[in-house]
Amino acid sequence: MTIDRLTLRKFLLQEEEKHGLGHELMMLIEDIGTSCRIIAHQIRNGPFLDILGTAETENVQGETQKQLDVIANDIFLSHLSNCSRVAALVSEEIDNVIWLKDTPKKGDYLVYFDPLDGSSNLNVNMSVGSIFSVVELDEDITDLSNDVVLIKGSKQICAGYALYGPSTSLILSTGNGVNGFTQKIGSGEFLLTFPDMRLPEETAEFAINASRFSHWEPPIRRYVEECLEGPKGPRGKSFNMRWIASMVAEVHRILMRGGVFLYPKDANNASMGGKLRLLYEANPMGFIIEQAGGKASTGRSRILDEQPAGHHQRISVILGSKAEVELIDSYHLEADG
Ligand code: P6P
Repeated sequence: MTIDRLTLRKFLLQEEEKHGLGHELMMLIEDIGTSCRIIAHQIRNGPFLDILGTAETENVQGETQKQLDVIANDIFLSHLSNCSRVAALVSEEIDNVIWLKDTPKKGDYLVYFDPLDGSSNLNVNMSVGSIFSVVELDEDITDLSNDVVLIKGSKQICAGYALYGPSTSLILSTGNGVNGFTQKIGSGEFLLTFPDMRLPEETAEFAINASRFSHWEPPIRRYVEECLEGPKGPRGKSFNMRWIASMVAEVHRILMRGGVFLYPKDANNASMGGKLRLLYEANPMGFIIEQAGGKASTGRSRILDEQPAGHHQRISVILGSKAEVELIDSYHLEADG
């Protein structure tokens, strides 16, 4: 029996009726969807196009770029600038803010994105993803400085990600819950396959790069050690650990079956704030997780309440099933006294 599924367009039209998205945001979301479909095609044909290698260039993070990092970035840049309401773009791959308007107006959009997250997994055929976040300017802008784009995650009007896995998923929230779409092979359309996604409050699965044990603060060590003690330990149950080194894949697994993802700041280099970036990784993923009933914390504060200090700022990330994140937060509170 074939189920007549909603296309992304029909879903957005429904959301427009229910929540008044506005046509520009609908068009922007469709342009983001188009970008992700094109990137998915490039990735799946990567071995034949000889584009899985390094680009011999570095991004602003000092990381060697993959060819597909650059290709994905260009795809996003060319599609996101279609929408006349987009005033500026912030990309993980580009140092400065890209201003598309000389006189941005209140209500114009800022789009933050990581065009291809986890790209070190590309040449081993592991899942990677694209992450995006949209906020509105809250005033007319006269000074096109980088500081203008430093807007808190709690102001997001839309966020989501594409996961390039066994199938291509588009996970989206406009502040009214989370909905998941899957790209249909053949037509190429994104069809609604996971309506109203909610993640379980409890979990027995955590995701952390255990090789960084010596970099963890005591509350993180305490949490992981207690999980590893299993049924005889204070948690009273067995835990599972996963680490794919691709944030989008980790977050998607957590969204689908619960769990907690931890990339805490380095205890030996606290000033760096962590590895993951606030504006185009932690904020959009935190928005999705909160909209699905989970929690996103630095360990000491809500990620979405963080005031960005720079558009490539890094931050400690602990997100997922609410009860687990709250327990980890309580360990930080105890340790800080
Ligand atoms: P590590 C990918 O480089 C990334 O930014 C995230 O997608 C991922 O969760 C993390 O870094 C992996 O970091 O230290 O395990 O390589």
